[in-house]
Amino acid sequence: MFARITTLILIVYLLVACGNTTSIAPASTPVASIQTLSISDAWVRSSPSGDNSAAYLTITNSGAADTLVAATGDFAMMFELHTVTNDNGMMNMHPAEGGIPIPANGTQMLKSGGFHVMIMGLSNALTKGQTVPVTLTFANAGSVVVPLEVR
Ligand SMILES: [Cu+2]
Repeated sequence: MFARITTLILIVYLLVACGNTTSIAPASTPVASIQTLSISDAWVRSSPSGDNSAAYLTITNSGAADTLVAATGDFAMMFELHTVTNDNGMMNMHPAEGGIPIPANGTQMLKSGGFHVMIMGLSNALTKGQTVPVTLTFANAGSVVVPLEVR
């Protein structure tokens, strides 16, 4: 009887332990890095061929401030760094003048409703599960190829 209860407690403990392990696993493993910058959670929205899309990612910086100045790729006609402004309740996209700032010892997130990589005129459909490369160029750190997961 005692042994059975102990076994039961052990099983419950293991289940709880497994649950904890899943929840504390890092949400964002870097997919690319250059100098003090590491890039994680990099993805692009699935879209049909010829359409536009947008890419999002997180840049973590363990050094001095930098600026993301360009994004390029070969799977679309045009890549632009965009920002979103709220003009009297209208959300408008504009090219990010001067690039996207990366704070010193900080994080910059490119996300829906904010900074993003605008991708215009896809040469092929972007299908969920696929991975496509984009090259990011930083003013100080230089260029790095980042794999984007199509979601
Ligand atoms: Cu845009």
